Amino acid sequence: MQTLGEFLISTQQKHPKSTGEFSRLIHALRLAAKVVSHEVNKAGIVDILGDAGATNIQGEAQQKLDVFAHDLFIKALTNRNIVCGIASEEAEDFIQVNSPSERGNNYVVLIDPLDGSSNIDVNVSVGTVFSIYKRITPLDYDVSIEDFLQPGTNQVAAGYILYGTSTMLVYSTGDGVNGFTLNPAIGTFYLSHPNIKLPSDGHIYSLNEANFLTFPDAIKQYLLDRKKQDSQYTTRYIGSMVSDIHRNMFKGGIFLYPSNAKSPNGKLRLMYECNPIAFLIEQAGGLAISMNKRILEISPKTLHQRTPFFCGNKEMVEILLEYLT
Ligand code: AHM
Ligand code: MG
Repeated sequence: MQTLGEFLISTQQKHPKSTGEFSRLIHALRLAAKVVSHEVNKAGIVDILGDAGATNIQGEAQQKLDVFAHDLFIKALTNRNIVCGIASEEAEDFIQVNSPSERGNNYVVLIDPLDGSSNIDVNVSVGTVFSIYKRITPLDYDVSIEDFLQPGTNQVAAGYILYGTSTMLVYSTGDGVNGFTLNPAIGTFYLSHPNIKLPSDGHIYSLNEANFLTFPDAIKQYLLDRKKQDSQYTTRYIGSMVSDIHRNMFKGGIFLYPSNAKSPNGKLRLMYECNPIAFLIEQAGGLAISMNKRILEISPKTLHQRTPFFCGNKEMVEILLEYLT
């Protein structure tokens, strides 16, 4: 089986003008993924579970592993002269990576270092989500907010790392989706799931239905109609987005996080949760929308903005769209 390193070399060779900058960026994410995976697997036997005693910009309690993963991804990306800026769910402002040599780098990364972290204490799978863009500002200048607030269609690459029964890195550069599984004994990712495509049909719907009463009417009606066809649909919801999306990628299904009374704009963040997942889902043959607009076409206004989010098999999302339009 091909390793991730070999895969990167072979894809780089297809682009003779490539400088290797992008490959170095994936190498850095791969390294951080291995360390986080190791740490997540130790949770329970070392003092890394529970609250860090602080809240992030969105007022959510930070878990110790949230803080650990954030610091680690930032270090991995800043110590190697590969990016010019980073934005993270755990930091209010973007981070300028500013040494004279780094100001000449092309890429900015937006990242949710540890998504689903409220699940950590009970040994449920969590993930990292990342999105990569080319800067808009000229090389050798400070990066600015415009470099980050680009629509998802501009993503150069996006992916997630799932810390599950095994650790997987799944990413796309816009040329299909490939999945790599970590062999923890030797610390190597192998190409285990080449060219992932969503199955043509799906029967799973995944959402937090406890919020049903305050969903928009169209979503309520959509769900009620799904229940009428009770032999066809089944619910699966882990509450850890990467895990829910990963399962639906292989089994077929639709993931829904609508607006509700607690979260009037939905809960999930556009820039480092919805956009990267939408990029992958589309690359795997599916659709990703926010009410009746394609997620990837939203013009972002702020780093941490939220959006209703629906994605999955094309046919399933198209049925939902009939209710939304
Ligand atoms: P987080 O970024 O604070 O971890 O929250 C995101 C998580 C997603 O993984 C998941 O889909 C969602 O929150 C679950 O929310 P809820 O508990 O409202 O169902
Ligand atoms: Mg998150």
